[in-house]
Amino acid sequence: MRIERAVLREVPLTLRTPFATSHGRTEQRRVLLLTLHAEGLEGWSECVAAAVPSYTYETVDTAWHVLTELVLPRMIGCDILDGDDVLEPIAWIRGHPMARATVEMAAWDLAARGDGVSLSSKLGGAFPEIPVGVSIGLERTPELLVAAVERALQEGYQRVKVKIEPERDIEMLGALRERLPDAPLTADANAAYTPADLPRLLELDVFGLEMIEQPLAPDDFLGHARLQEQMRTPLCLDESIVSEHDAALALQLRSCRVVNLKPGRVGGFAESLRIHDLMRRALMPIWCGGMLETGVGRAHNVALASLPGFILPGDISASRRYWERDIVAPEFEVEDGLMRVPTGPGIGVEVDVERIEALATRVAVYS
Ligand code: OSB
Ligand code: MG
Repeated sequence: MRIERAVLREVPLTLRTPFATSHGRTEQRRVLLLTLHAEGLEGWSECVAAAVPSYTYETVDTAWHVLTELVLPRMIGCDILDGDDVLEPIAWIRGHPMARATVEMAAWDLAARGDGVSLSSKLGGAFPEIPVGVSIGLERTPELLVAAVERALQEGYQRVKVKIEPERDIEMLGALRERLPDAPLTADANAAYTPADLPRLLELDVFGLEMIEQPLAPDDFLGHARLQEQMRTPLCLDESIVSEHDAALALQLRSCRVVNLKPGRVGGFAESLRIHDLMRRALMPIWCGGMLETGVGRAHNVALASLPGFILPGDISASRRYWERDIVAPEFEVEDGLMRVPTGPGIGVEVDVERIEALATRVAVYS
């Protein structure tokens, strides 16, 4: 199918509750939504870049620049069978995986609709429903954190991830373990530690966490390998893995025992499939991470997480976790710790275009 039109919109959406990590607080997301049109069909995607370059170097504004000036003008007339066919005219662009993923993932939705199949089946999905977990931001006190985690477990989430940083780890995790000795807990540091914190990190072994996510800097593969060698708790890499090469490096160096795969972070689904296959061959468990997505990005994550290598619960919570009202229907729900994978064509949920048009603060159209 030949792409005839592309529309990029920026839509500010306020989270139900602010989300705090070692990088700072997110109260609102400036969501970039892309629509690709071909043969009377539409493909949708969401850019996962944040407003500031704290998670990776990309931002909403760098993605807007790369998409509007460099990527989208080259998409009109592009003929696609699979989503990654759109990468050919932009193969020369270095970096900016979140911007590239935006167009690639919209093209996969479009290609799936062209085939009349769900995005999950187009990608090779195997599971009709997926196990899900939830990510809890930093809380001001151990009591507030314990209450938030207990609520999440009552809601049925199969594991609960909490954010940690050097001054807010041992006390917080201790309070959690005192109240919830056997709960399936993990912790995410978002690169808040340095190799000098090694003794402190080793102390975290006593909490019996299922994994600790990204303790050290994204490029510190060796540091993670040294830490993993001394730690009983499995390390999971998130920010470090931006490509298949990074995944291969982490395997080779034994920098981690688990990988968090986010399609937006690695440049889209084609790269995600390569990482999925590599990890599956290596028997390295993977799970699908999240970036506070609306229902559009969430639908993409759910489709990917339905692949056979995703054996651990993802950070794929219900629409209600983040949004008073999602921009898709039906909203995503969690039942008994599981989320159903949509079976309709493409992402399988209806996007509320009217509301998006009403809320958009900027729009770029190509045809
Ligand atoms: O490190 O996994 C992360 C949110 C934004 C940026 C990075 C991360 C996160 C989360 C929340 O942990 C995951 C989600 O529920 O979407
Ligand atoms: Mg993370």
